[in-house]
Amino acid sequence: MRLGERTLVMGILNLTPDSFSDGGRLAGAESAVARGLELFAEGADWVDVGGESTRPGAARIPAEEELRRVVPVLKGLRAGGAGPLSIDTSKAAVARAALDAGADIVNDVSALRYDPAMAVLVAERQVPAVLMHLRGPFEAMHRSPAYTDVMGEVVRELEEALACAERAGVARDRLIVDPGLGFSKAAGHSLEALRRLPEMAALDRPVLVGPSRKSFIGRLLELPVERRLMGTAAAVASAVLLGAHVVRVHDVAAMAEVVKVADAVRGERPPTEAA
Ligand code: PMM
Repeated sequence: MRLGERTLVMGILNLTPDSFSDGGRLAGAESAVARGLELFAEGADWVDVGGESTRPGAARIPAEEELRRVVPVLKGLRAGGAGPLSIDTSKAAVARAALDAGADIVNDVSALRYDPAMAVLVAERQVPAVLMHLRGPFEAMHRSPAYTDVMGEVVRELEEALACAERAGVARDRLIVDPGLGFSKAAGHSLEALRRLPEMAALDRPVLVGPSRKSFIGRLLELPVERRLMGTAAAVASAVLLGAHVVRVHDVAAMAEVVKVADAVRGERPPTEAA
């Protein structure tokens, strides 16, 4: 995958009954596969399939349950001619089965830290992986810790995660970094992380940003999750202009338009070979 020439749109396919933004609207694997293929038709360059909710207060689910949700859908998407697919998980057992079922990329909100076997797996399979910033264990990922310099600390901690992955044998040039908007960050921290996105360039890796429908937008607009489309559009356009290589979004058709215009405003950018 070539990253950089234009911003890629990563469509979200949440297979969680309690997902805060797709909440139970997908019944059964067949309709999930249809929705995933529709995301590509709407302009997704890549679809992110997730079986475990990371919403505030969500409990961890066993790997078996996560696998039951994602494996049939990944197989169906692969058989149905889908483009690139990532598996959004922090469990190595889930990532392994997902890669066997047709996923191409690992998207781990814990930056390969929750499960020590994850970095080994990514190294073995030589697949690209997204390393997202958060702090603390799963149960505490939505607490907002004290930062004195939020983006300085995010960049430093992502650099540590990159180094740790490299020590496990992962090639650095397969890794994508993500500031983790809404994770271990109060609304003001997420806004500041977005504003200071250009500082992520210090990591010399492609940058993925996930602002879609998040609570920092809800806070600003005082709107519930189903009314955050315009706020998401503003955040996505900002992310593109501030240097994002990939944006992770629910509303693919609308955000593909936003990205196209923002890309045209930003102008040419040299490609980064990645993955
Ligand atoms: N956000 C969520 C889940 N996975 N992965 C990455 N890389 N970046 C994100 O910002 C991110 C993620 C939570 O959002 P959702 O529940 O609406 O998918």
